[in-house]
Amino acid sequence: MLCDPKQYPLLSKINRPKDLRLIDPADLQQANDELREFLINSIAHCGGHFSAGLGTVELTIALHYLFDTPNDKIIWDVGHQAYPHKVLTGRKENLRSIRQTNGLHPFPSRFESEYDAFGVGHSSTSISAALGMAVAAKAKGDDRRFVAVIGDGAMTAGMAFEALNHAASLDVNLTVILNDNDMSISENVGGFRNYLAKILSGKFYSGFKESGKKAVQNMPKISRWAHRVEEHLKGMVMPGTLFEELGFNYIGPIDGHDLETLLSIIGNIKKLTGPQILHIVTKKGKGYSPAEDDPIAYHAVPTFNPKESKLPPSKKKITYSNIFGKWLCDMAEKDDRLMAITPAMREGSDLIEFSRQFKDRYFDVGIAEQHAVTIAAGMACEGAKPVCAIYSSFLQRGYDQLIHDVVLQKLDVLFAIDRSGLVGGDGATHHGSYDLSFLRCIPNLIIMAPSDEKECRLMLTTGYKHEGSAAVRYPRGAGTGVDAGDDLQSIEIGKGVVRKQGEKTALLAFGSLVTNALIVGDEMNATVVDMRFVKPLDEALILEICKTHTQIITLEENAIAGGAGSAVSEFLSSQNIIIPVKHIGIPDEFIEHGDPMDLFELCQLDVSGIKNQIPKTV
Ligand SMILES: Cc1ncc(C[n+]2csc(CCOP(=O)(O)OP(=O)(O)O)c2C)c(N)n1
Repeated sequence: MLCDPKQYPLLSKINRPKDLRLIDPADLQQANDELREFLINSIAHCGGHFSAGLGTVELTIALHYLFDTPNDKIIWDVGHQAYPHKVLTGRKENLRSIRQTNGLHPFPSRFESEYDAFGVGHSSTSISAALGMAVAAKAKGDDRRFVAVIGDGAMTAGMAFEALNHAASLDVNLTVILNDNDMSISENVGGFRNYLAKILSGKFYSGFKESGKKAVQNMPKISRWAHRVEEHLKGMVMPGTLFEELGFNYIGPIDGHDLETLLSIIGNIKKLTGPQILHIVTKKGKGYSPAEDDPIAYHAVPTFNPKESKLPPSKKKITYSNIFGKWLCDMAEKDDRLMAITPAMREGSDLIEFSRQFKDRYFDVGIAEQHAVTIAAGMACEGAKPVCAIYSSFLQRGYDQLIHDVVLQKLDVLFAIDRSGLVGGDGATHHGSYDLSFLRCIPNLIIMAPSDEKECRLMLTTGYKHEGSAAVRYPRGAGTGVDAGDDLQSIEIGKGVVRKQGEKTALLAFGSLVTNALIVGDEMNATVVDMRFVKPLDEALILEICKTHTQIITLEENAIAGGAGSAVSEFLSSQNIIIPVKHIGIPDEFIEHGDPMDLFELCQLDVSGIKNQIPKTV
């Protein structure tokens, strides 16, 4: 098996970076190539983030070879490119378990390894985190090194610029490595991307690439090195770069797949003090040509046969994202005021067709959730009808903007919130566990949770037609398989639907848990209500239910703390109604990555878990 590390002569000997440092420099290239081959075969075997890690193989070797990790710290941004780092830091035997239940974390995690300096998953945090570490280390009189590795996609976030801006005013030893592959998940966007492209399009970069080896071989010792860099690299590329203006010493661009060059230049940077930025140019999917040709498809992959040059066809189940994508096109056809916004998630949120058909009304704003929300607010001020498509966990980034810029001003924005609830392999950083809790405390916001695909379409239309702020939160993946239809009809705001009339126990279910509630309701002859709205609640229906039942069970795929069930209890308390109420939802702990079925079982949201939690009535 090519995903057994024992089959690789050098890689098999590397259990920790200190083993890598013992390798003869002349053999490093072979170790590098073995690492790449191992990654290709292993990830093909287990699935996971594929193309980004292939682009960072040389960089990972160079960093662990040159820096004294784990004393020196490498802070990976997002962390989807850190698989090679996991391999070199004692986890190669387990790589095939990544993202699976009880397997390796999908991203670096401080709980998994001392080499994972900072927990990630959400992007653009690396420079801030590395800066914080560098400042605290300096205060202790400690001269360890801190290296943030950030992609050009992650650099589009305001937070990365906030950190750069701050770093320049601090005299600390921070190295930022900008890993520029000209891609986010899809093509990178924006003025900064154009700026990087301009640097690379210059004759200087191609000239340097060719003469790079020679320049490095003859690289003088450190005393003259800074001068040479200025003359031969920095000066050659652009006299005054944006980074230089910000106060960084900018070095590059250099070929991030030329190991020898990387080793020489990073080795020299290590000896410099103050904020440094090294700009490396890499190729997403490097070394596996189908991924080089189509880095978007190979960003994250299912299991596949690496000998075949294509991925297996997807299982063709219609997902909630697909329902949204089609609805968006249908609505845009009818209403030319519609504008759609995505913070760099065109594929995940399924805006692919919309971006083709409605180019002028499609806005990929980069990894910039705060901006995604406020640009929607601005559009609404001018009478456009913005639809902001955003993952639940990434909306956490845009929370103040949602309150302050949108809802407080009663602006007409629809939030299409994907990946609400448990997402599976991406784990704790990506579960959409909190949106109901953090949204439902905002006055005036309409919040809907569909129980199936048809409901999702109805709710999107309802939210869109509502003249104010509204949110529809739907889960990852496929629903019940119900045909969503082609209509653009709405439902009455604030009205739930009794799906099954039973006795004694009433299951008030929100969104995805209606399906399991119906099964449980059948088995125990309980009433089942599809509440549809988390805000406004169907208060009249709840009052009615209280009169005719002896206990209420609320069900939601959201944290119990502050979620939809809490809303029901708050209402009952406001009415001085005393009735036994049990809340079923995600418990008050961070849920790790794993198979979605396992996670449902763990949280007791599967049918038997729900049954077990319902007190027996007399
Ligand atoms: C806050 C946040 N928004 C969106 C994402 C989803 N996401 C994961 S990787 C990625 C692209 C990152 O691009 P880049 O930093 O250039 O790395 P590359 O994949 O090109 O190596 C995006 C948008 C995320 N992880 N975090």
